[in-house]
Amino acid sequence: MSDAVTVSTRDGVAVIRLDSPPVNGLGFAVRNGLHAALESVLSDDAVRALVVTGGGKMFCGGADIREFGQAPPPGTPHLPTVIDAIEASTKPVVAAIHGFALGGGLELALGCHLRVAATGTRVALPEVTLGIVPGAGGTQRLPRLIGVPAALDVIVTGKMVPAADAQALGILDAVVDGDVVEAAVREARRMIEGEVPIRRTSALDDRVSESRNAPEIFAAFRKKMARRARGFEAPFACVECVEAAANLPFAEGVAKERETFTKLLASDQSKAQRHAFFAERLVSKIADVPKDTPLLPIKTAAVIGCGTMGGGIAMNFANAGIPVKVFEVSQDALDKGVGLITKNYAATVTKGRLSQAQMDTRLGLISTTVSYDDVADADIVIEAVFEDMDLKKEVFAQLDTACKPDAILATNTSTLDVDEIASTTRRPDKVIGTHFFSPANVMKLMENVRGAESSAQTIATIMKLSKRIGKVGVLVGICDGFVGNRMLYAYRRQADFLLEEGALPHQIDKVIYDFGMPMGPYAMGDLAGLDVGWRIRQRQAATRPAHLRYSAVADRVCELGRFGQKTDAGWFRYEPGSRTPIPDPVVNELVLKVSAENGFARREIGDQEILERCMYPLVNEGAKILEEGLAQRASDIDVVWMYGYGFPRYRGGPMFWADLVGIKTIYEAMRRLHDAHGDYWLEPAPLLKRLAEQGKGFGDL
Ligand code: 3H9
Repeated sequence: MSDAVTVSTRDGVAVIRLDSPPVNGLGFAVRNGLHAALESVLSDDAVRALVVTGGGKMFCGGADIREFGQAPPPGTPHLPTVIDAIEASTKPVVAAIHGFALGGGLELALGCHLRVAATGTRVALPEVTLGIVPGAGGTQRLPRLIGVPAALDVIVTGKMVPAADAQALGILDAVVDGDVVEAAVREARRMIEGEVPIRRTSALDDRVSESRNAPEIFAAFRKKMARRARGFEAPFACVECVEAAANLPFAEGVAKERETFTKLLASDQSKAQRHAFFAERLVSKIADVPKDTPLLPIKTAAVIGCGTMGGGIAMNFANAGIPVKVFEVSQDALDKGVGLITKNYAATVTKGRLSQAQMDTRLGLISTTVSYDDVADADIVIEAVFEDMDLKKEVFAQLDTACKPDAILATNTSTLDVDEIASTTRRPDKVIGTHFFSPANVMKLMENVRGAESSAQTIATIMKLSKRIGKVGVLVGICDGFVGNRMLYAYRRQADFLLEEGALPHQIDKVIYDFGMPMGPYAMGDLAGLDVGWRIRQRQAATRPAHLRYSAVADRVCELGRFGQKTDAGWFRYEPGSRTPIPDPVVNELVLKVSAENGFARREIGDQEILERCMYPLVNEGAKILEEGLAQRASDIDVVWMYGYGFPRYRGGPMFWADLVGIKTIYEAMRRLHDAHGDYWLEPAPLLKRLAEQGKGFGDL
C-alpha cells in the first residue's frame, strides 16, 4: 500500500482512507494507492464490504489541479477507471464523508453504493470554476441520482451544497453527528446482511428519464444562465454533458463527458481559470511577513465618515459580526449615512437574499457617534473621509490622540500618500491603507497599501481581516492610483485619444464589453459620475505638463452638464429610470467637433486596434508597477483586476492574458504606438522589453 492511501479493517469491513494532505487531492499517488487498495480488498475473502473515507480535514478536494496537463507515471489509472471499479464491486461500498467532497472527490463518492456524511460537510462539483466539466462521471451520475434540473443547478454553478440540502436533494443518503466512519461501517454491515440493497448510480434511470428528449428544458436553462455565463465556455459545456446524460446510455454519456473534459482542459479559458485559482491563494503569502506573524485581535471597529464609502465599509464589519462604530461630524450626517445603510439592507431583504432578522442583527452591530472619544477602544479605525490630504492628516492626528496605543489606524484612500498621513501619528507602524472599491459593501477587492513603516503585524492583521470581512485583500505599495487605478488611467487615457482620432464612445465600449469586461470605459464613467474627475482635472490644469498630450473631450461632455446616469446623460443618454446607455448624437457630434478643433483627420479605427490601444498600455503599466516593486507578483495584479474591475476570469487577469497574447507581440506594439504618438504613457516598460527579448512571460518571473 502507498502512504497516500491506507487500509484498516473493522468488523469485516475494509476502511480505505485517503491520506494526502492538505486536501486528499486525487493525484497520481492517491490514484495508484486507491487502485492497489481496491484490488487487494476485493480479492480478500475476509473482507465483505468497503468504506472509503478521507484522513485529516476532509474527504477529498478533487483531482490534483497542479497535475493537470502532466503525463502520469506509466500504469497510473485514470480516475474514472478507479471509480468504475468501485461501482462495479460486488461487495458493498459506502462513502464516509466529512469536511468537503469536491469535484473528483464527489465523483468518487457518487461511484460508491451509499453516501454517509458528517454534519457540516459540504459537497460540490466546482470544475466549472476551473473552466472544465466534471471529468470522472459527475455529469452522468449526478443527474441519474437527483434529476436533471437539480443537477444542472449544482454542476453549472459549481456551488457548495451543505449536507442537509445535499441529503434533501438525494446526493447524500444519511447525515450523522459523531463518528462518520463508524456510521458508514454500520451501513456497510446492513448491506452485507441484505437489509439495504447495493445501488449503482450509473444504472439508475428514473430521474433522467423525466427529462429525456426534452430539449426545451435545456434551452430554457441556457437562456436563464446566458447573462451570468457570458463569455465562459465551461458552463455551456456542462449543460451539453447533462443533456447527454438525459438522452444517452451511460457509456455514451461518459464518452461525451470525457471528450469535453479533455478539450476544455487544454483550452486557454481553463488555463486562465486555474491560474486565477492559484493566484487567489498566493495573494496572502507575503515575502517579508512570516506566516506565523502574531495578529492583533480585531473584536471591534470604527469607521470615520459615514458617506457612501464609509457606510459601505461599516456594513462589511456588521456582515461579519464585528461591532462597528461610525463617526460623523454632525448628527445630521450620521442620520443620513445610517439611512443609506438601512436602505441598502432593506433592498437585499426585498430581493430575498437576507432575512429581516439578519438585517436587524446587522443594524444592531452598527452604532454611531459624533465624538472621537467614543472610538478610543476600537481595535481598528478606518478613516473614510473626503479625499483631501489636509483633512485626512487632521483626522489622523485626532485619532492618534484618541485611540488606544495598539489600535490600527487605516485610511481608505484611492490616491493619497499613506506615509504622509502616517507621519501625523506617533504610531506609523500601525498605519496602513485600505482601499475599498465602490460600492464598498459589494465589491470584493481591498488594496491594502503598505506604508514605509507599516509593521509585519499590521500587514498580517489587515490581510487576515480582509478575508474575515469577505474581501480579497491584495498588498500593494504607494504610488499614484496604487495598482488598479494607475493601470486604469493608462487605459482610459488611450480611449479618449481614440475618440479624437476617429472612434466613438459606443464603439469603444462594445469592444471592451465583448472582450469580457462588465462594461466599457464610457458606460463605467457614466455609472460612477463624471463630475468628480472633471473637478480634479480643473484643479490640475495649471500644473499639467505642457508636453503631455491632453484630450479635453471628457471636459467638454461635463461642460454640457452631463455628469452620467445621475443626470440621465453623460457619454450616453438614459431614459428616466433606466440604466441602459443609449448612444447620443449630441455626444457624437461633440467628439467630431473636438477632433476637428484639434486638427485630427478622423480615420476608421478597427476593433482590434481599439482593444490593443486600450489593453496593451494597461499591461505595460502593470509591468512598470511590478518593476517598481509596488505589487508582489504579476498574479497579484491579476487578482486586483478580476475583483476590482471585473476583468474576465476566463482571461485570468491582464498579466496572464498578456502572456497568452505573447509579451513580444505586446512589446512591439507598444514600441510602434510610442513611436507614432510619443506619449509618455506609451513608453514600453523596461521589464516588458527584457521579457520580450528573453522570450519569457510574467508567469516566468
Ligand atoms: C476535478 O476534480 C476534476 C475531476 O472532475 C476530473 C478528473 C479526471 N488540487 O484553498 P486552500 C491546495 S478538478 C491541488 O487554501 P481551504 C491550495 O492551492 C478539482 N491543490 O484551503 C492550497 O495550497 P497552498 C475540483 C489544491 O481550507 C492548499 O491546497 N476541486 C487543491 O481554504 C489549501 O487550499 C476543486 O476545485 C486541488 N484540488 O479550502 C476544489 N485544492 O497551501 C478546490 C486545494 O500551497 N479546492 N489545493 O497555497 C478548494 O475549493 C479549497 O482548497 C478547499 C479547502 C475548499 C478544498
